[in-house]
This record gives sequence, C-alpha cells and structure tokens, in this order.
Amino acid sequence: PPTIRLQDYRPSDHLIDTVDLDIRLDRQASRMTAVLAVRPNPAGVPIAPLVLDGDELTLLSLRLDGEPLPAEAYTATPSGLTLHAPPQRPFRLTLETQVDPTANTKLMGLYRSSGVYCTQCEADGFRRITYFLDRPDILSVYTTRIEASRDEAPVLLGNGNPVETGEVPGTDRHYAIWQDPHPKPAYLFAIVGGRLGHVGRSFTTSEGRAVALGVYVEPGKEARAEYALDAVARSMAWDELVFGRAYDLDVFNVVAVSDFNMGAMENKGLNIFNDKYVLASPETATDADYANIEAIIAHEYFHNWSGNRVTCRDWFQLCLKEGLTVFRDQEFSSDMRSRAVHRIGEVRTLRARQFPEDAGPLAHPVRPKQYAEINNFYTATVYEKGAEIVRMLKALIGDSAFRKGMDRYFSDNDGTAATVEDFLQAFATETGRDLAHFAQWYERPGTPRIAVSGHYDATAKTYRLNIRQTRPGAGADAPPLVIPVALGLVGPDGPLDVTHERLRDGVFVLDEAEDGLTFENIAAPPVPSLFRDFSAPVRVEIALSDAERLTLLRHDTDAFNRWESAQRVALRIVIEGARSGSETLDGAAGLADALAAFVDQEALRDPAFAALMLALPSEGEVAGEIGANIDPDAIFSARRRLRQGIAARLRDRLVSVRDRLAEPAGASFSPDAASAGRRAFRNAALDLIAVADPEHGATLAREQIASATTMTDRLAGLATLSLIPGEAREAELAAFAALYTAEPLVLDKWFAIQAAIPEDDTIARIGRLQRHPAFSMTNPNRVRSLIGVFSLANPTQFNRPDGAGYALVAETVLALDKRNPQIAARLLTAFGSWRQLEPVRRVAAEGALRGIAGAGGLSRDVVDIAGRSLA
Ligand code: BAL
Ligand code: ZN
Repeated sequence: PPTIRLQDYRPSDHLIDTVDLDIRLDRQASRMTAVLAVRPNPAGVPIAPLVLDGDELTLLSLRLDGEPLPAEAYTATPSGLTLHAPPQRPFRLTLETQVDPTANTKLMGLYRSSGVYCTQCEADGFRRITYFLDRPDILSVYTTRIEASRDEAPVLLGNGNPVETGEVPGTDRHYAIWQDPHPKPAYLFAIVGGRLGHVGRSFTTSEGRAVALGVYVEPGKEARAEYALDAVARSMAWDELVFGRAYDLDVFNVVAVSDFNMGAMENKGLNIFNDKYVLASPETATDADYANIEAIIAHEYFHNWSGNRVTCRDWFQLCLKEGLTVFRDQEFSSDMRSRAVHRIGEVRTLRARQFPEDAGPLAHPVRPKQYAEINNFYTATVYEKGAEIVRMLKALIGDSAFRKGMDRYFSDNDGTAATVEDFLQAFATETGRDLAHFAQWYERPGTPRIAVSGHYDATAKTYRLNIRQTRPGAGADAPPLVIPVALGLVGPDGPLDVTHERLRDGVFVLDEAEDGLTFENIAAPPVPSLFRDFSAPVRVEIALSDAERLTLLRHDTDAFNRWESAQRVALRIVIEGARSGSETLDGAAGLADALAAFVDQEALRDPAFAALMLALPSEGEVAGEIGANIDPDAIFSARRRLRQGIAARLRDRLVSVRDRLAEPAGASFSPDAASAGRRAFRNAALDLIAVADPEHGATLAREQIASATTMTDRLAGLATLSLIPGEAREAELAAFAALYTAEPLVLDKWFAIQAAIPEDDTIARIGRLQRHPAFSMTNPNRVRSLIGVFSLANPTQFNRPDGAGYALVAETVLALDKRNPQIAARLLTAFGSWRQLEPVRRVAAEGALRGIAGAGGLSRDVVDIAGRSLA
C-alpha cells in the first residue's frame, strides 16, 4: 500500500464551508443527496482539479450550481470523484450517491447493527457515504435531513440541534432535520435511525444553557442506561470545574449499538457507543464494566473540546486529541475513585499493552511520521503513551501553569484543526519555557531505560544518586529526552524529609544523558523511591535488594511505589525461577511475609489497594522484562510456584479478611469505588485460597456463584473455578450459559473466561465455542471475547510450541479479513512480540505470519500489520 508521510502534508486546494445532506434510509439502497459549498482555498494551488475521496460508492447524479455536468468534466469511480477543471470561484456541488447498509460488514460508513442504522466515520468512513474532501482539516457546517420508515426507525438522530420533524405526505415515512452550528471535520459526522428506548434528563451548564441529555438503547434495556446517563452529567460538571469547559449545544445524545469496531465515538453531540460501554445492571455488569462505562462516557464527552472544538490538522496528530483526552478521562476517574488505585491500573494497562508494542516491530512514535493505513494507528502508544506525555508536561510545569496552558490551547485554537506544535506552543507562551526539547517525546519510539545507582558515604553523610537514560535501538548521538523523575528517600524507619535545589515539588528533571544529585545530612543508608506515581513511561534499572524494596512497601509515602516495590520483587523471583526451573524460589518466603504483614495492616482499611497488592505481574509483563528467548511455559510455571507459596502463607488470613469484608445481608448494590474495592479484595482472596487449596477453593467458588447478587461476584466465582479442572467447572460453566442465553454481553464474559484457561484442551474448547449459537464472527465483541482474549490473555496456549495457537488466530484473521479488515488487523497485532520468543515458537509464529502475508486478496489493514511485523 502507498505510504502517507507527515512531511508531505499540505493544505487542501479547496474548502467546503457547508454540507447539506438529505439521507433516505433504506435497508439495501440508502440514498444520499449532498450539497457541498466548495470554494478555492486561498492557501492552495490556484488552478487544481477537485479530487474528492470515495470508498465503495455508487454515483447516481452530479450537478454544479444546479446544472448537470458533461461526462468529460469529471471522472467518478467507487473510490473517488475528480472534477478536472472546477470553477475558480465558490460553487455548489450536488451529489447523489447510493449505499447498501445491510451489506456493509466493515462497520465503517453507514451500516445496520441489529436493525439500527448507524454510522462510523473516523478515520475515513464519511467517504463511504458521499464523495468528500475526507480529511480532518476540512471544517464545514452540516445540516442533515434524515428520512426513514416510521415503523422501522421511529427515532432519527443527527449532529447538533434538532430543528424540524415531520411526515412525508402519502407515505409511511417521516423525517428529522438536525443542524450543527459548529464547523467540524467529516469524521465527526453521525446519524442514527432505529427503534430505540431512551432515558434522559436535563443539565444546565455553567453558562446557563439547558441541555437535554439522552441515552438511547435497545428497547427494554432503558434501566441499564441510567448509570451511563449519570456519568454524562458528572463528566459535564467535572469538565466545567477542572478544565473550565462547558457544553455548547442544546442536546447531547449517546446511542448504544451492538456491532461496533471501537469502544465508542465522539461524533459532535451524538456519541455512538459499543453497547458494552453503556449497558449496566448489577446482575449483568461487573465493577470493571461500571468503571469502564464511566471512563469511556467521560472520554467521549471530553472530546467535545479536546478533539471536536479543537480538532487535528491531519491524522499524524491523532495523539493531540487521543492522548490528551485519555489524560483527561484518567484524571476524571481518579477524582471519582481512588487516585492511587486508578494510577496503578493505568500503569498496568500501559505495561501490558504499550510497552510490548514499543519493544516490537509495530513500535512507532506517539506522533507517527508515516502510515499506510491510519486505522492501524489507534494504538496504545498514541493513546496511553500519549496521555503519559501530557502528564509529564503537567509535572514539569506545575498544576497552575498547566491549567493556564490548557485554557490558552483551547482559546487560541478553538474552531481550528491543530497540531502538536500548537499544543506545546500554548504552554510555552504561558510559561516562557522552550518546550522544543520536551517535544522529542512525540518523535521517538521505544521505552527509555533509566539506570540508577546510589552511593552512600557514611563519613560525609551524603547520598549520591546517578541517573542515566538510554533508548533501545537509538544511536549514541540520539538526543536525550526530558524526563520528570519524582523521587524521595526512605530510611529504615520511614520516609526522610529531604530537600535539594534540583528538586521542585519532589521532581528532578533529567534532560541530559546522565545526571545526578547529592543529598546532604543523611544519617543512614536510605532507599531511593524513584519515579513516584510513575512520573514517566520508562523502565527503571537499579540494584536494590529485596529487603530494600520491601522497606519501600512498608514505609514509602507514595502508594504507587509501595505497590511497585512488591511487584519488582515478584518480577525478580519469577524471572529467576523461569531461568532456573528450580522448585524453590529464592526470596519467595520474604515476599510472602511482607504481603502477610501488609494484609494484616491494610486489607480492611483499603481493600482495593490490597487487592492490587495481591496481584502478581502478568506473564506478559514478565516476558517483556526478560525481553529475549522467551519460554512462556517456564514463565507460567515459575509464576504459579510463587503464587502457590504466597497463597499457602496468606491463606488463613485471607479466609478471615474475606469473611469480614462480606456484603452485609440485604445491603443494596452500589458500583462506587469503596464497594467495588471490597468485592475486589474478596475475589482476589478467593483466587489465592483456591491456589493454596483447590478443593476448598472450588467449594467456596461454587457457594459464591450460588449466592452472588452481583455479576462481579458470580463471574469471579466462575473465573476461580475455571482454573480448577473437573466436573464442577464444566457444570457451572454450562449452568452460567443457560442462565444468560439472552444476554450477549454476559456470554462474552463466559467466552473470555474459557478462552483464557491455560490448558492443552483450550484450543479444542474454543473450536466448540465457535459453534455455540451465541458466537458470531460478524460481531466484534464476540470475536474479541473468544479469539482476542485467547491471543492476549492465554500466553501458554497462544504460544504453544506446536503452533496450534498461532494457527487458530491466523485462520481467524484470514476469515475475518473478508468481512471486517479493521478487526482482523487488530487481532493480528497479537503476533507483535514474536521475535522475542525462544527459537521453536519463533519459527512457528513466523510461519503463521508468513502464511497470512502470502495469502491473496488481503485488505490494506492486514497487509500493513503483517508487513510491518515481518520487516
Ligand atoms: N476517536 C475514536 C474513539 C475514541 O478514541 O474516542
Ligand atoms: Zn478518543
């Protein structure tokens, strides 16, 4: 596929000021009439053809200022429309196109999902509706008339404000007209038509605007939309309070659909969601689902300013809206919940998804320099590392300057399509600082490594920290990054109150390849607490003993590093255990003792934090730390031995704390962080009890499944049982499926649990599940739950030495690619770490990848991922 490069960007030769659309919905033949007000761009080439994008379009008619055009004046193909010599003045182009929403299995453009018409236009789906300058720097004011059968689509929604509804005389059809006064790029266009239930309320903004909020769902599921509706209102209030951003239309609608490639989409005033991230009830959604719904509702809403009012000049700037908006939703969730617990969750996600991406063949800068298929760049790097860059900027300049810079960014760029440079300029202007050096974070792929050494001088009573940065794969002359290192020192009895001229608010700025600082008047050898709150997305190497790390667990003031210190000890033990294969794990008893003391002191006080403390680093994280010649079976087995040791040591107190944290009889359900935290600890405890004593664990799990009043507890019981082979497991799995036959989102959890079972039989089990009536290759959520979870959360079976795991995923990718290339390409990224495997698996994985790359008729999406993975 052709490569598109950032350096080749130039403004469009034409602008489109207004778009008037008339959309007549029909199952197989929806018709669009688009009237585009086009004018030459003063910044463009004066005499240039007008080249409009299209994708699988059929042109029915074309007029210029109302007159039909002679055939030689233009060329139309399904993928484009060229006017060879457009007028050198403003003109109106009227285009009629036709599309088949039922046949649209790519879920881009206009399609039908469970009988509901909906659209997805980011990144380049609008060109599947009409011919257009489908690029984010073309901002237009849209008016949309939507017409449909009243019976099939009683609800008709568009962007902006509703201005008119009515009947089409002499037919069973009706229409609605929507007008969006805010100029927007085509990727934010949306319509919905269908039979939908809805919940609503009013919200009055700080500017006094009364906004009608609505959440639309499958009829009968309205009660499950209430939590999402509440999250919309809380997001609106929070963005006013924390970022000074108020909403700007009279309505804000959210619609849940069942077939959706992404999590959700921030179309102006009409967010369309994967129903997984809207629908929630205690009986069908877990605490994690509630937290995700809150976060994603917030994320899409926050895009109204960071993405919509200020959009991106081109797709290379994707992080400008995504990284920033992830940062904003993380801050929102931290304010709604426990900040420390949320931060640990953010870091776990980053390490599970972004670090491996940055260490493999799909690594790219947060702002990529080139792409062949933009849909493949909605990545953990753009989103999560992008958010970490914004967080670092805030740490470097301070809270108050950060807020001022954000205000300036919004006001200076409102109504425009901006760049990363525009973003940084706002902060440079506010602070007077040159941020050019900091901007390197956007340009450089790879996770930096920070090597730290500490030297205590007992005579001088000084402690010297040396800090050195390198980036894997970067040459010796690569410029260093600007890295905020939040740090402190902890003595044997507690944190030390240290000051240093190079520390501002506890942050040391490393902007050289190597630097350091010396602390005076240190009475005894301290332990450094580095990168507090994970102040930069880096890997830290420092030679600390387990005892020193466990001092941090006991005494550090920084919650993140308390958790991190236990994780580092566990990582060391598992890595050494995987290398040696030895039954006994050096240091395991010490870690178990420290965790026991921690549970005694803190489990009842902060169960959510304690639950995280009990979770060992994932197999994937261990693999990432090892980095080469990886044997997933050896990692699995060493990790299991450590878990068994910890479980045996903690078992009695876990049984007791679990009982003490039980829900009081008759207590009503709350999805809040405190209640979810209690459930999280009880379920983490259940899991470990089952590791220590599978028989007892199975009994407790079955009791919990039988008595559960929440999906969180029922599913946790089933998950624990799923790891204990036997008849009880199969019986409970069957009973669960029977209970939820009419609940696809619940059955997704059931698919996922089974896909993750680390046993040789799992591939055969997946084969059976693929034939289950609830499974469907056409629904992205089903595919992700079964095959996606298998590829990402079952390292021993995906990486079977016989290659059967790779073959299963490869077959699915090829089958899926014909229907939905985006989902196929995403699934294929599971092969991203293949080069780091031990030789037998490496050969098998490469064979599967080459098999895909050599298949004929592949999409651009899959060709791109396969090609880069093998490069
Ligand atoms: N813009 C695509 C979905 C999201 O990140 O909000
Ligand atoms: Zn987003």
